[in-house]
Amino acid sequence: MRAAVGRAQGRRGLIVASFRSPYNFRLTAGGWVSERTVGGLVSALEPVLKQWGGTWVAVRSSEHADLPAHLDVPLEQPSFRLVWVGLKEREVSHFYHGFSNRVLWPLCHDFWERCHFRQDYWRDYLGANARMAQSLGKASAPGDWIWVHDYHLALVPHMLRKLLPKSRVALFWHIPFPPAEIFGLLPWRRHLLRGLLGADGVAFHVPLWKNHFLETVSRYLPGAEVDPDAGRVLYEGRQTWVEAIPIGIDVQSYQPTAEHVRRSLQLRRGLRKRQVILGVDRLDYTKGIVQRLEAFGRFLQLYPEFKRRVVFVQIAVPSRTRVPEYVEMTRSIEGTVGRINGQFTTEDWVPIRYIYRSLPTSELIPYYLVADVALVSPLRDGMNLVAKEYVAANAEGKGVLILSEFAGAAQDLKEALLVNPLNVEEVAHTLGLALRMKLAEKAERMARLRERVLRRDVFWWVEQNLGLLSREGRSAASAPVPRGAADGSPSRGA
Ligand code: GDG
Repeated sequence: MRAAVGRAQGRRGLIVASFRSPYNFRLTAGGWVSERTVGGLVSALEPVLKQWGGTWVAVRSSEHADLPAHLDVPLEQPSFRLVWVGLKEREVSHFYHGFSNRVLWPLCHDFWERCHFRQDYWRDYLGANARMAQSLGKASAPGDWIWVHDYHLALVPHMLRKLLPKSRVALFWHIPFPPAEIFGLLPWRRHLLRGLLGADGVAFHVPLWKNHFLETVSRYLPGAEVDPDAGRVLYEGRQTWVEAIPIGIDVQSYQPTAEHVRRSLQLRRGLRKRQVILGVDRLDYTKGIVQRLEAFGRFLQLYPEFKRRVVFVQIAVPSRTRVPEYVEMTRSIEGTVGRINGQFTTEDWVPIRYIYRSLPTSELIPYYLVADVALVSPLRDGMNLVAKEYVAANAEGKGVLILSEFAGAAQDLKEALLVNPLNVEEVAHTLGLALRMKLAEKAERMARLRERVLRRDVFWWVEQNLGLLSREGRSAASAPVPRGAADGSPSRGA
């Protein structure tokens, strides 16, 4: 596909659609500034749009009501266009906080008992998807490729079929797709499946999620013909390719600079040269933060020789703070941190440092450098980019990655120490193993992990996804052209 993009004649545009805007905007004394929002989808796609150019259509949040309906972003060095879709407060509440975050999110992470199957949530989910489809219709020109992202916008591909019958549409599903018997609990399951199958290509991170989807379609969507070997569904006279394409990261931006190294040395001095275990997450019940803290407490009991010699740094970025389940989870994490620190703290040592805010990426990378162990232990995760970022930053090969076997990343990163995050004893012992691991073994494991993370980066992921749109009968010569490729310059810097 990279070659196909390079060969392409004429410039075609890429239009990305997601719920979340890639930037927040803040008014400072010097004028408006743009700051990248925190989350896996934006971390992956923003560098691509910056390099390729194109248009990103996203929902406008109420704080940005004073900004124009479209902007060239980032404001400091514009490289692509951001188009807002305006929704009323109630619509956002039902569509986003409600149907997306209290129905689809828990359902797809196998927390079905947390689902609130409310008709008013569904009505506004339908409405918001329709508005997004209309805005995409307006923002796109014939020949553009439309790439829809995530579970918030599952109905958009089918809606676009009606509005733009000739458009090419791909959808990437960033979270797990649950087993058929769990997805089947959704009262609107048929609408969702039909919505997704409006796309020419639907992709998931790993084969497990793809297979769950295909099985769900064959079980619950009458009239659909599923060919699991080919990864293809025929439905209502159209075909959809279904693929597993693991997301990668923008490797370049996690390569440590001299400033990152300087800052990491400063951090290490502040931590009195103790060994460091690191957790980094959006604060979410799927990330297993409470269970991870419990495992660290158990580790201190099982390995008392590590007391005062190790610090656990947990960075938790506030997320979905208007959803009651998240408020409750925040309290539960704070309670667990307090209990474990209360039990073990001494005059000159506090075992857990809990940072409840978002750090700029320039501050996050020094933490990746200083961490002897990254403990990435979600209960379920579509992929988990933190695991890949830690590996990318670890050029010296001195760190150890402990990874939940329930993260999509575990399918890719087999040289990590894999754990069941619910097995507190196992995680505690694995911490002991990681902190005692010999440098040679660490370096060997890390070298293998790095090889995979560096090869399958985010640009590889984009090309594979857009490649779905040029399969069988689709002309590769019509692929969107990265900035500069049409005039013969290379498609990417790396
Ligand atoms: C969804 C899926 C899938 C975290 N703290 C800070 C910060 N972060 C960044 C990390 C990383 C991103 O947020 C989190 O990405 P994840 O992949 O871990 O998780 P989700 O947000 O749940 O993402 C997930 C992903 O989509 C992509 O498809 O992997 O499975 O759930 O990039 O670095 N960034 C900054 N400061 C922080 O304090 N700047």
